[in-house]
Amino acid sequence: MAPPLITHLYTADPSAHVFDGKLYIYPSHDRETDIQFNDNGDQYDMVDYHVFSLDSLESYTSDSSEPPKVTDHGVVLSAEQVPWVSRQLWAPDAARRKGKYYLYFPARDTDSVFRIGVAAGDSPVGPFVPEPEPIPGSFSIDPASFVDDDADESAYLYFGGLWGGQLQCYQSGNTPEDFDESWLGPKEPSGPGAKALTPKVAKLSDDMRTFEGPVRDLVILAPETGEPIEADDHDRRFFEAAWMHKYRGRYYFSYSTGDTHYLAYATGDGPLGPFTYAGRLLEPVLGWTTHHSVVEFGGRWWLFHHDCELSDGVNHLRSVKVKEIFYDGEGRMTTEKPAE
Ligand code: FUB
Repeated sequence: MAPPLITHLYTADPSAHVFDGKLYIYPSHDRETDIQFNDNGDQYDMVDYHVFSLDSLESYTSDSSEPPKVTDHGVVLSAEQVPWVSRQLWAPDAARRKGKYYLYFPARDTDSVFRIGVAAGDSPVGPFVPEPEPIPGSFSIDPASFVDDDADESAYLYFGGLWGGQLQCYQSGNTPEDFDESWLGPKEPSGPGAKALTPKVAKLSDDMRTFEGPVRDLVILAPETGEPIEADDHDRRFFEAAWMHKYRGRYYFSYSTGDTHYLAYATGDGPLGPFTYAGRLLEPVLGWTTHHSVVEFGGRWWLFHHDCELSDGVNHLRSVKVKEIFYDGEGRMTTEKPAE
């Protein structure tokens, strides 16, 4: 059984990035709460973020019983610093562009609607200074940033999450004004012919603080039909936990299937899609949620994810883990080491 990387706190939703040869983890910081578990996720009642780093995974394998040494850089942003936030600091991500660092985070605003905020700093470990308002045009949860390797360092923000993440409240359009409160709660479209709701993507502006252009649907196609995945296909439809990475020029969009508890991925030729479903990255682990990142570090590829083994299965008390990822000759991903 893989060891948790961090044991003095509960941590989840790990977004891992390599900056200047060091790996940084930007996770949610889970905490104990008396709030009863419900399918709206109210028990995920987090109030701050820590940043962690590690120097090397060179001697680490998925069979290692000892975790690598991880450094906790302390609290880098808390809810009380952000005027628009009322509660629930959920899964964050970070980006570096043109020498500056950005922390993206979802939270409920004072009307209890999820929006996405951004905070900026000069170091990967903060401190991060938040903008006083959410990113204009943002909604729902689970921001994942991606800075491409083109000359412009084009940057994108992927986001969205069903049920408690409120993505299903935006079926008539991709703006905060399209919010339909009648869809609040653990709901989503279903039935014959209904298409799955898509994750969202927006290009980030040069200063990384606003969207440049509209929020778009990130379409995921079923390989056998070439049509968008259906709403009732819960083994493959997007639920939450967007992540983008690039491998040998191909774009990989990975995500959680939510109530079926898989981490799945789809591939495409560009950052805006369309993407075609390609398989699973991780089978269900202990705990309801699953959320991850994929990163190259030290010449190998890694899947950071979480489970609830450290808390003996308490769904909202999760711990970050890491597994090695392998690609086959056709670019398919697996966490099983191929036979040599
Ligand atoms: O951590 C709170 C929420 O749980 C995240 O935003 C989701 O992705 C799920 O992991």
